[in-house]
Amino acid sequence: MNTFKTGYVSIIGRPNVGKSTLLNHLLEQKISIVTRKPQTTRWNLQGIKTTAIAQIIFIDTPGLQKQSKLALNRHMNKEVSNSIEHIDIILFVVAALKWNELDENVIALLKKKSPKNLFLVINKIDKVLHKNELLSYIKTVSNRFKFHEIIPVSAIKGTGLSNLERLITINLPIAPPLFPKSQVATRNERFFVAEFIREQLILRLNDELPYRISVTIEAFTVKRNIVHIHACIWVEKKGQKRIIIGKEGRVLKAAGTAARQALEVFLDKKVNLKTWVKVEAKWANSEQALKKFGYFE
Ligand SMILES: Nc1nc2c(ncn2[C@@H]2O[C@H](COP(=O)(O)OP(=O)(O)OP(=O)(O)O)[C@@H](O)[C@H]2O)c(=O)[nH]1
Ligand SMILES: [Mg+2]
Repeated sequence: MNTFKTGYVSIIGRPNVGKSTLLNHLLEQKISIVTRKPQTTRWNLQGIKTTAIAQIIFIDTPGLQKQSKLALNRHMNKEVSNSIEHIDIILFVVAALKWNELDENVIALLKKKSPKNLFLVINKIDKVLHKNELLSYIKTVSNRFKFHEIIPVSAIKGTGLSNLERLITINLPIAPPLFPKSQVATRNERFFVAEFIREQLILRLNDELPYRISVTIEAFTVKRNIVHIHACIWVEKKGQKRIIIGKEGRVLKAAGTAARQALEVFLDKKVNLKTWVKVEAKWANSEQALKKFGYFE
């Protein structure tokens, strides 16, 4: 009898708890961008892990935020609720010893959907100094919802991840794989190029600016084993454009170089990257601009 298991596993939680880090470490490959800033992830992203006994299709999602009037934020929250539909297991990620109203928001969303396979993943346990604190935290949060499993992990250190994968596999339905064994993601290369550039910009910019940037890929061609990429970085104001370019072009140059190096590893090819910074007024609050930038598929 064939007992191979296949299913969808959604990773949800408030911003900055380590959802994307968890996905990357479960896959043992970086496909989702990670920064210390909240609201880094803007789109649902599927990452596929195939083992000898199962195929797990993970969905990384944007951090669930407060209700917002901004079209971009509404889109991000919509991505989270979409990711809960037709799913086999939900991983609700929280940061160890922390619980705030944004975690409560997630609970409120879950209550509406009443999922049966809900795992509470307590991340960042490497930051917990006393085991007793973790135990009393687990006791408190376990009352917040009926969790099927509660699993403490450190995504960064890899602690608890094989246990998490084991428990996921146990709870998946028996079904044949949906993707070839070697496939790790479902997005095209352009998507990752834009995301890796955005990541390098976020890492170099403070304050509100990371939330006012979007990246589009205008050209992507391969000639003699070199990938030629033209990317546009969109901001909302001229002043923001100046900051991104930096004194004598330093900020943009450094971000471009770092993104190119990461892309050469990811694409396993030499990359020639050209970037332009353009202004599109109030794009983050314009459904039309969001469409143009590819936020709706
Ligand atoms: N100490 C520690 N830090 C972690 C761990 N996992 C993630 N982080 C850090 O937490 C920050 C946020 O990580 P992300 O993976 O981007 O978090 P996220 O939940 O995807 O954030 P959004 O996409 O903004 O919702 C980064 O600085 C990570 O390095 C962990 O296990 N331990
Ligand atoms: Mg993320």
